[in-house]
Amino acid sequence: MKGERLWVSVAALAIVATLAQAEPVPPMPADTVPGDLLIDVGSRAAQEHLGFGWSRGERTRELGIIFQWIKCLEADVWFDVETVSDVDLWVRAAPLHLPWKRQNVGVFVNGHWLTEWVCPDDPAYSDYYVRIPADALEVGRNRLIFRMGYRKRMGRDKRELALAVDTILLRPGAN
Ligand SMILES: [Ca+2]
Repeated sequence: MKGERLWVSVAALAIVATLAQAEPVPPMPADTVPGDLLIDVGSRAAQEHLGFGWSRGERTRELGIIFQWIKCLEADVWFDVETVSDVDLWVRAAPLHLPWKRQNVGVFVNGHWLTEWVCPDDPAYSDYYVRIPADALEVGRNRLIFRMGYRKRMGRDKRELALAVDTILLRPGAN
């Protein structure tokens, strides 16, 4: 009887733990495949994809990462698709870290809300993911928008900063 009750408690805890867990984020693939659009944010080649809201390209001293800050509360990324299909989107980014607040990032494509990412209590780079459904996309130009929870000035930097972005990967043909 006692054992049974214990088992029930363990099962209940497992269910609670499962519900509390966010859907696991598939890791950003290390290699690209044909059809991928890899935007190495911070590089010169990335600039044609970055619209409103971005600061200049920079490099971290410690890690050598080339990145750009989103300095406005909204930032645009432009990309083309030849055929409409579901597209997996990964973003490697680090928030302007505040110890008392989580940065949150609303993700929209062509005006469709996709998801909201909440950055962990950690200033390090993390991978964020969402699947863009085919019906949110159009053949030709598409506009991805990141909408920030906050931006802030830090130290001597006169800019207000929200999110440092290293890499954006779009992989069409997901099913
Ligand atoms: Ca980069």
